[in-house]
Amino acid sequence: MDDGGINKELKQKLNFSYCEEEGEHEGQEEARENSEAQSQTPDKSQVQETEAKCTPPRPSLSSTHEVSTFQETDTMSPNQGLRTPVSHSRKCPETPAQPDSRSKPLHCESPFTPKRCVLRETNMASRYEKEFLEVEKIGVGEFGTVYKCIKRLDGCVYAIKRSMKPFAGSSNESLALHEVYAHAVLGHHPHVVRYYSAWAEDDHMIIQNEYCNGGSLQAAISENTKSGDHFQEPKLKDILLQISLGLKYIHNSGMVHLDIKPSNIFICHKMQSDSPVAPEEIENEADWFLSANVIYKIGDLGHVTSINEPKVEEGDSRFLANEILHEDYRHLPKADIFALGLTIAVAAGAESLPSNGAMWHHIREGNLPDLPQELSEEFCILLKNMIHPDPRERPSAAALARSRVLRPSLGKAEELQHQLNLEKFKTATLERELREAQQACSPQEEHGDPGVSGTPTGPRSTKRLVGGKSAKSSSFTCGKSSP
Ligand code: 809
Repeated sequence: MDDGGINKELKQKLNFSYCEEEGEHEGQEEARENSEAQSQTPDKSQVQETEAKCTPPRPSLSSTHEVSTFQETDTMSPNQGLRTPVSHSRKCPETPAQPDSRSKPLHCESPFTPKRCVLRETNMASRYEKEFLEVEKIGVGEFGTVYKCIKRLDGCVYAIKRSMKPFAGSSNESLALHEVYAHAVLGHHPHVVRYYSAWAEDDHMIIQNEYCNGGSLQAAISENTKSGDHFQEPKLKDILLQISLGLKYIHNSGMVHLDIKPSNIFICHKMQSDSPVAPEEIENEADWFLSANVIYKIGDLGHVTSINEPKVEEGDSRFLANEILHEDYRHLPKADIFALGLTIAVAAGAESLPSNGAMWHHIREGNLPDLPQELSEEFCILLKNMIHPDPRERPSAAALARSRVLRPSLGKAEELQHQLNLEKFKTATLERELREAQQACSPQEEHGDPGVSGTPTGPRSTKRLVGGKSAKSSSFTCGKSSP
């Protein structure tokens, strides 16, 4: 969606930054500083010279406040996203000819003094600033602020959340760590937003995740609402199936999400540049997504907890199952199923869900909210089951993932497999009966006599029993049938 090619300005920024990152040392800062102060690009020889002076980067100091020189707060077009790593030249050939004059230090008459000054400040820049180029703000909420960023080193785009660090020892502190622990425990799955790194700096917690280029499902629903549209049944089933696969993975890992809702589902559009995957390359369920053009992923693991030793932090009350409100945590995975059922109802065009009140209870009695479209009966039943008042009656994520309603082709394949197995069984039975009959009419074999040495006895007797067609099967030999 917004992952077009990298534009020149961004390339320049990245490459420029790369020099900086590769050598967080005085020489390079001097080169950068020169360019900033004097609007003069360090020529190639300058850059090479500073590279030659490379020293290992100093560890970032944690208690820093940003120095304007390194703040990249310009609002940039969302089209500047990248997907594949940009190849960097160590010589930084694309160092901008006209460096950004907005970040010019104030007093730069002497080329020396200000350099020292900026150097000190630069070394105090946060890891976030040093390692990432902030492209744009993509979300603000109680959870913190999320930015689309490019990592200078690999040129890839990430979603980075910066939130205020909770006070040490507070209950919020352990909750803040939930998210990181959850990602660490969960590992990778195509339908769970991938986590890359997390750290604390100043008074912020930072988490670096996979960037999903299609925005959130909530954003897509809002777009639909604006145009009086809603997702149609095939798309709804696709979303439900993909998120069920993600939930199945989370639940099988002994965890529950507890905040499933449209704004925590993220969309990845396949890029044109992504190499197509031939169907024969897809060997199992986990790989099917390789052929999909749109991938839905579960994100925001801030409420994730363990099924067996839950520390429950209630999610959004609009999607909250009744039993969770009543602190009944015996069937936690089914609370995710409940929330997913309502998520699909919202994607189908249900009016905004109530946070409390009579309608809230009406839905918890097993009634789907009104939908502006007619869904198939089987799909309606499935959705209704997902919000069943009794959590035990709701389907598990695994059951959804193999549901014939969501995967009709799986039903066809299963049916054909079943028929094939039946035919194989019939053939095996016939072969056994045939062998028994052949043995019965071949007294020599029956008594362990191999017959005339070197003369195959089988085909003769086989012919007598099953006729000419028998030659087609290697099993149709008398006595010693091949397996
Ligand atoms: O793409 C995202 N990955 C995230 O983890 C994430 C993402 C987004 C997006 C998609 C942009 O096309 C929009 N918002 C508001 C996001 C938030 C997150 C996110 C949520 C992060 Cl980075 C951490 C925790 C919760």
